[in-house]
Amino acid sequence: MNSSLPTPPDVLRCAYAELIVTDLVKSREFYVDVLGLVVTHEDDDAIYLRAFEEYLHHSLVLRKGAEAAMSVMAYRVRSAAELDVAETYYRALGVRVERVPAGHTRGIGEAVRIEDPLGFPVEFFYEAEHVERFTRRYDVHGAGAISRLDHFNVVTPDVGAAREYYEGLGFKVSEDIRGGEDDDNTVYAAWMYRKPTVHDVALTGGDGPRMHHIAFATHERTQILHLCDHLGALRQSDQIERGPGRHGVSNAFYLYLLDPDGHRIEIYTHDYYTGDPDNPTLTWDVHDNQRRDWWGSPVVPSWYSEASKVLDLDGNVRDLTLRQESREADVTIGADGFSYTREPGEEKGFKVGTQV
Ligand code: XXG
Ligand code: FE2
Repeated sequence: MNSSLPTPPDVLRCAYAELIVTDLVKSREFYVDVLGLVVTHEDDDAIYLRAFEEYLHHSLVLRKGAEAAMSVMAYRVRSAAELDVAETYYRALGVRVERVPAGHTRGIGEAVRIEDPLGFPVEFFYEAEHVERFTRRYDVHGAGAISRLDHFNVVTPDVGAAREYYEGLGFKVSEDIRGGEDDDNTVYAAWMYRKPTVHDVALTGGDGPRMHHIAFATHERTQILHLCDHLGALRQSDQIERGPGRHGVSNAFYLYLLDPDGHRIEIYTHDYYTGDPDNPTLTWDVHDNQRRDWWGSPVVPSWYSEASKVLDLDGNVRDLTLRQESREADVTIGADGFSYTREPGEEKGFKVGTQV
């Protein structure tokens, strides 16, 4: 961390994302009719959605455009005064910074937008329109009810550098995946948080900047299973990319879906509390077969290779920087014979990663 930098803004949590979609009607069928997200507002250009527990105007904006991409990932800061803090911090970092007026995105107050050092379009805001919280509106919760936005996952070439950048912004690492000493201690992925869960943002090693997925949380595993049944009944099982399953990292129950434009959406539940100041970091060996799926189910290759394009603040698609370090798919999928279920020499594998 660069100690000569000004204080970073006090980030509360990941708050909303904006996705560019090519067909609002098709996207609505997926996000509203299948996932059951609540429409706060819709017009010819965009649909503003929230989940049942959320009282801010939206946690997802679907905006119509010519090419599918992610145009904003927004973090909420603790107060309106933090916008000045954010502006000063990012000017000192030397990245592009813009102050956008209230209403620039419907329902959101004044904000600071940046192109972050990893190349992502990021917004910081505090003020936002409050709308009805549907927590107790069981009359409209379907069997697959989604509670809230949980995290972003971004693809970036140098996970070690990205982790340092986010640590500078006050995020902590809950878990990571690394290679051994024989692999230069390569960092393949890291999970980082501000709110007291496993993460607000996960960093996935690969060609970037790209958006890997946006994740929404349910209360129960049954809600995730229902979403699978629902897609099966619609004969849309090809929108299920990976899962359902239990993650090793995070311990969450999961499902990855692909929206009509190929944007990946994770449905996620049952991770754990991380809010104590000495919450340990858990490191997984990249060769542990249970790291990404606790039941040992293989990860489909598309999950490692595919991700959404991201835009700069002018709306242009960002160029990619290629990953230089080894790639997780190459060192784990059928490649090497080194991956294991129990650690070599262990009769029963009760050990999980390395806790520091
Ligand atoms: O949210 C997540 C993920 O980043 O989507 C992936 C938690 C864990 C995992 S992993 O595939 O590593 O188990
Ligand atoms: Fe995730």
